[in-house]
Formats: sequence, structure tokens, C-alpha cells
Amino acid sequence: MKFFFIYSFINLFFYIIFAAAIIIKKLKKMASNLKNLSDFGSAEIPNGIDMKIGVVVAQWNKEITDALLKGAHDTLVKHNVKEENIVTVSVPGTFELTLGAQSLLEYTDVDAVIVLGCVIQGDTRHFDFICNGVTQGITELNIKYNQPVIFGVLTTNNIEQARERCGGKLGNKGDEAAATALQMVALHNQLRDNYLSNYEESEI
Ligand code: DLZ
Repeated sequence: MKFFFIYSFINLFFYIIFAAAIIIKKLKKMASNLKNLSDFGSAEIPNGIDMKIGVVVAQWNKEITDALLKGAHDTLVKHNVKEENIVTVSVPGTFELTLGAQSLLEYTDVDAVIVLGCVIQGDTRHFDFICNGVTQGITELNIKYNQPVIFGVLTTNNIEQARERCGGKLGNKGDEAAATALQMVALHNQLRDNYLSNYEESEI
């Protein structure tokens, strides 16, 4: 009888160790699925030396959007965009990012615009309306102006999630937006130049 209890106890012990190992493995996998926004992996970030980039930043949740702006600015400068070629304007809230971006596209000669904002889920449906409005608005600007408009808006459940993504443990969405802007301008210019040189050849 005593032997049976000891045997069962040892079995139970190994079951618990086995289950804990599986749970830890799953948790680790879940954690690694959360992408670090400042880690561009193997993506090559183009040289921004000849690029002019507009940045529109929302004042709502300023603590967060200031940090997004710093991330975007530092990444642009790191990749050789000149300070004088970064045109920054601010708007009251995320909802106004669309018009801010449109004004930069219409009245300046920027190659791309980055919009930065932070919408935090509240008790009402305002969150959904702002997120839908700005997503739709920015998508339409990309197509209307045939120029990159990059979506650097955090849409989080709470302020902690936002802090994690504006320079915290999950990187900075501003970095990601800036790197994306450089990539899209380079791609856009390359395709345009190829198209123009093919067009000129066919004209000869
Ligand atoms: C009104 C509002 C609310 C409730 N929440 C946010 C937010 O979390 N993040 C943000 O950027 N802006 C918010 N706003 C303001 C709207 O974006 C917009 O400025 C106002 O509705 C005026 O159009």
C-alpha cells in the first residue's frame, strides 16, 4: 500500500512537471509572437538622404504621441533624412490626422507623410468611430495622391499597452512608421523611374 502511494506520488510529480513545461513553452511562443516594433529584421532600410518626409502628430494622449514622434524622428535622422527635410505639424486628435496629412500633400513637396496618433479604448463607441474614420481616411489619401501615407496610430485597450509600444518593451511604432515611409518612398521612386525610362524608350 505504502509502495503504491509513493509510486502514485512520483507519477503525479512527473505529470505536473510535464504539464508545466508545456504551458511555459506555449507562453514563450505567445510572447515571441508579439513583434517588437523597432526590430525591422532583415529588411533593408533605404538611405533617406534625398527624401523629404512630412509628419503629422496628434495632441491627444500627448505622452504617447510625443514618444512616437521621437521614435519616428530619430529613425529618419538615423537613415540620413536631413533635419530640414522633416516637416512636422500637429493636429488636435487622431481624427484630424487625415486632413493634416492631406494639407501636407497638397501644399508642400514631401515624398511621404507619416501620421502618428494614439486612440485608447474608453467606455463609449468613440474609439471605433475614430479608428474607422482615420483608417479609411488615410487609405484614401494613399490612393488619391499616389504617395505613401504611413499609418503610425496605436489603437490600444489601455495606456499600459500604448506605453509598451511607444518606446517600451515592444519597441516604438514611430520607428516602424519611419522605416516604412523610407521603404515606400524608395519603392515608389524606383517604380516611377522604371516606368518613365520605359515610356521614354518607347517614344524614341
Ligand atoms: C474625442 C476623443 C476621444 C474620446 N479619444 C481620443 C483618443 O483616444 N485619441 C485621440 O487621438 N483622440 C481622441 N479624441 C479626439 C478626436 O480624435 C478628435 O480630435 C475629436 O473628436 C474632434 O474631432
